[in-house]
Amino acid sequence: MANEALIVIDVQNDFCPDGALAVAGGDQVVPVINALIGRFEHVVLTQDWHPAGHSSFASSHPGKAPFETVEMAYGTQTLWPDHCVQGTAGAAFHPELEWTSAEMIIRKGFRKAIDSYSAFFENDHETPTGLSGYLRERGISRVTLAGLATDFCVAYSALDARRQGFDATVILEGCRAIDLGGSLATMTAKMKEAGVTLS
Ligand code: VGL
Ligand code: ZN
Repeated sequence: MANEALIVIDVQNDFCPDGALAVAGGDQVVPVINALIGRFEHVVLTQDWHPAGHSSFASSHPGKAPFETVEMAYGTQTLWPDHCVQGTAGAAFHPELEWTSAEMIIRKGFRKAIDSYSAFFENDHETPTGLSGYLRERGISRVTLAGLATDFCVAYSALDARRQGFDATVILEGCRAIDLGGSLATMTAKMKEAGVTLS
């Protein structure tokens, strides 16, 4: 349908097995998403794209370990292993992802001082990536999301999609979660409350 877009979130090597921030079963989303890509007229991809020394990396905070948190000006930030560094193999899309028909690639997390889970806004929930305007100008009102990770970048993107007035469906079979401290249950509840269709 002309008014719908598939948004494929962060299907990158670093989120797949053997990657720097491997999500369990992350590579299993690839065949599911390839089938979805074949069914959508409009496909957008996101790519986590951090400069070396990014503030979301535990290695940038002396004494901090991955998966601990730190208080940033914009709120609490989870710290991660170094991942998806711009131009590295880990930041590339999974080699079997059939992404060539994608019309737009949104890169996010490229500002050193702020992380960006959502495809729409950085983690201050204010700085836009431009995706809302892009979709609106193209007459797209419904988005379907899949990718990595369910409870971080997929969930934040789906919540912001609703906040921006788009209908939003998450295809769970095409997602895998990090599940840190109950984050999967928390974010699933938030998505339901926001009117995201979980399918
Ligand atoms: C993601 C943690 C850090 C994600 C990205 O794609 O869900 N998670 N950067
Ligand atoms: Zn990241």
